[in-house]
Amino acid sequence: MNKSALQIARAAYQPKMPTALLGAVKVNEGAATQSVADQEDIQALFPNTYGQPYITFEPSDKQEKFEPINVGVILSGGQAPGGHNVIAGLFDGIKNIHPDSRLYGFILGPGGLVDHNYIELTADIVNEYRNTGGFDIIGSGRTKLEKKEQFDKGLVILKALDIKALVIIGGDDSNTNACVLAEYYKSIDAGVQVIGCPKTIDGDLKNEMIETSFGFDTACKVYSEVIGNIQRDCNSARKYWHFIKLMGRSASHIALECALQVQPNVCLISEEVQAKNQSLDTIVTDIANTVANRAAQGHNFGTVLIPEGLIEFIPEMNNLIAELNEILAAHPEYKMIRKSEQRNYIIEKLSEDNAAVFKSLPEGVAMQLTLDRDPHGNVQVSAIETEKLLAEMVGVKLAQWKQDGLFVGKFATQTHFFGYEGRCAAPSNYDADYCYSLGYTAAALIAFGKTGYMSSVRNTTAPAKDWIAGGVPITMMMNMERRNGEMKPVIQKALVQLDGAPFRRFAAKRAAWAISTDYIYPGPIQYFGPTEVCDQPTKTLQLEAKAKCK
Ligand code: FBP
Repeated sequence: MNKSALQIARAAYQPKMPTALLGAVKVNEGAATQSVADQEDIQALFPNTYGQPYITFEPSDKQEKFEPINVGVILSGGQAPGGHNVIAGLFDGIKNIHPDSRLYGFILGPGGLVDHNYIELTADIVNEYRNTGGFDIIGSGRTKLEKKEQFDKGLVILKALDIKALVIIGGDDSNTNACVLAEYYKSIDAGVQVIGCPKTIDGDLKNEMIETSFGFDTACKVYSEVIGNIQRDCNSARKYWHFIKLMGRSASHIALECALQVQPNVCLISEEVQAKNQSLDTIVTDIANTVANRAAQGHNFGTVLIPEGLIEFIPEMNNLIAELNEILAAHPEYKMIRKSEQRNYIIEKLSEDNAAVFKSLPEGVAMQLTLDRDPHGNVQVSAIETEKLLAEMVGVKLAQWKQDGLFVGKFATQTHFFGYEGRCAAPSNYDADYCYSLGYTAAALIAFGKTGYMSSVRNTTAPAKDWIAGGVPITMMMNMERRNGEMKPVIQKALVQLDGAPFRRFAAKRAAWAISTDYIYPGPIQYFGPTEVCDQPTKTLQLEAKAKCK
């Protein structure tokens, strides 16, 4: 494999680990747990895995003897920096359990398990991928593991390879599937444990026990670097407003973290838009006001950060999307209809109010709302060009204000979407360390016979030696939600909390950032150098940790 100088130097990096995992460990069990909501429904659906205790690993003076164990691993869903280190930590962890343990990787996501497509991950292969970005060691995919036939087909290959435990590295939906699979294998006494690992750049898989999902740190640092570069360009040429959409699905964690890192003129937070019941016109008017206020000072430039899921949080758009979801689920023939007739077909099926909203949107954006849902029933918000929609609508409003003598400046725009360029970056030191520990912890959960757990590493704003490793029962994070027209048990998405410390910090500063040019230019991720440059966790995590200590 050809390698860059950085890749070669980075391969030698030894991830830092919690002291508790370095030698012999014992399990410390907490009290029985409950799901976050809908307890009766979740308990009924998961009779074998519901209510298990939260656990932590602690150093032990007695080294337990373990048999060799064969383990399977799946990378599921969107790429996130650090996935290879989860696999490296898992590999080293099971080899530490017993040197004859073996690791098998299923190719291209959960589909690899069902289709019996796998490779053995040997030391030579794993070593090639340590501390690298991407999921290319085995590839990833979005096949939804939900049917008994899939579970049974998967079990055939697990039995053939004598695999006793499966680790699913994924986001909320994939970990929901991991939980369903754990429950099923336990119910039929299949002898296969299932463990999840919290992955997603979106940062929306978090709770009391899971501080952050891996990849969020690196992705936000990459986007902040590029936004910082744009801000410097913007402040040099002084002629453009940049509308920048940022990945993150429904949650605005990425946009909020980037705002804290770069101090833009505007950052929209979808959760606030929903809480304040803001219409599209209110949002557009607010941005236009900021543009006009800066123009009054002679500043015809600026930056606007837009979370990619915004559209779903604008009440009139959310109602429209909810009805579209039902219509698309009930009318699979829609896809067969000629493109030129699709718009009218949808308008005829929509209620009067929603049809009016649909018709008011630029045609391109309206049709983007009807694109295929992903296998989990989510709208593919990354395909909806909200940055263009807003730039266009703000332009129309300002043109009107100009005619009415209310705006005297210039308004020229550039639009950007940052998402894919951050998902496979070489993991920051934080993600490299965190991921390795998550993988190593998953191996410990397997050794102690756990199933239906998610690997958990906490206290990560402290030095790595003090991190707390353990496991959280996945049922604890679940509630019932409507998906594809049916009520389903799913892990509750963690959205931005408007009373949380990161949002409060942003809200306290944004009025000043809107009018002045207070940009910060974070620069690229540094892998070697002083700890204050290389090892800082996200602002989100730091502010949350500080608030916890108060
Ligand atoms: P996961 O939830 O699977 O981690 O995906 C994250 C994400 O990058 C989202 O931010 C984005 O909306 C989506 O994946 C894009 O999906 P795809 O890679 O299928 O285009």
